[in-house]
Amino acid sequence: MNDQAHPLADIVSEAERDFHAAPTPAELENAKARFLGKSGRLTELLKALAALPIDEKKARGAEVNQAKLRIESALNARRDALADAELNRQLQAEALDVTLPGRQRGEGSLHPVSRTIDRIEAIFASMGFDIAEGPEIETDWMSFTALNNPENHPARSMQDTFYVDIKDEQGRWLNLRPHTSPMQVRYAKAHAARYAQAVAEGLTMPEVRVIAPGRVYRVDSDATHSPMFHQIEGLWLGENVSFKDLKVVFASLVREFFETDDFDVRFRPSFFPFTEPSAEIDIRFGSGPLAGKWLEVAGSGQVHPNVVRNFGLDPEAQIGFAFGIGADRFAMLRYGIDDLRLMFDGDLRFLSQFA
Ligand code: 2NL
Repeated sequence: MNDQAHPLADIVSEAERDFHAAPTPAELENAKARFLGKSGRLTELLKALAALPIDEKKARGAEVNQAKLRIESALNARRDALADAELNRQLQAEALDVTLPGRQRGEGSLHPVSRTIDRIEAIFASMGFDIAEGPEIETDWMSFTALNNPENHPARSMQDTFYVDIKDEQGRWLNLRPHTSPMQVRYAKAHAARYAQAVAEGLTMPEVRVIAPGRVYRVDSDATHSPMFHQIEGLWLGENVSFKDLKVVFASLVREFFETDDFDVRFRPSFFPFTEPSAEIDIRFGSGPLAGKWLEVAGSGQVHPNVVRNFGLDPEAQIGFAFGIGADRFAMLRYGIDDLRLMFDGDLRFLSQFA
């Protein structure tokens, strides 16, 4: 290698070309060694300066240094370019396309019975009723005895009621509640206990106004009966609460739930062990798809004195009414559903219509 034959400018452009051609940092460092390494071409030229006479040394030294600076700047430019390229390659590899549309997850909706219960709760809440929810497995006393249900009443029999093979403290089988009345019993008992002291001191007890929505169970299964269904029971007790109040409450419910003023309400005599007198509540719409037909929509009555006593209250002081609504039936009437079993099949073609 005779660099006398290569003017500095050629060495610089060779270095620039080699650096530019180096495809990787490792090869760039090899190229660097050829020019700036211990015995690199430029290093050799710098060493050779020592042999020059002093007056040449200065001029030649300045030239060689100039060349060295240019080579170093070419080297740094290539290092930066390779580092940029590597960074871009990594960014590409890890790229996340934030503009890609996400996978859609189907939006669920409330079951028509849930919607019905939610709406009925809101309507009663607006009339000052509390909402009481509680256990679905109950004691014999809560489901039957407290409600004036005689020992030999058919509702207690194996044909009507599901039993759980666990016994309560009285040695009686627990049951799957056949109505939500037990929650009203619990609520009324707690209310009576809470105000017992105040009442003993001569104060008036606040009225009991509560609804109990939820699942109930009976051994029954056909187009209009399901072994599990939903009930909303209501209870209003006070010193002067009458059937007239029941009629207003019930008419308000119908008006708001069915969103119409065009209907009649009638009470039809009936029997329940827990109320006396008792009445079925029928409604008849004046217009719409159900117009002109009396529809039985609830059972009701004046709370039996024995039941008031079981709440821990004095039936001579407290009087009122209770009623039971089938939430599934309300949903069917409201949405025009003709078979109760549709409610519990879980068929999405049915359910997605309520989205
Ligand atoms: C029906 C009948 C009814 C009641 C439920 C009730 C609850 C308590 C006290 C007195 Cl705590 N009564 N509930 C009263 C009358 C009728 O429901 O066949 N409903 C669908």
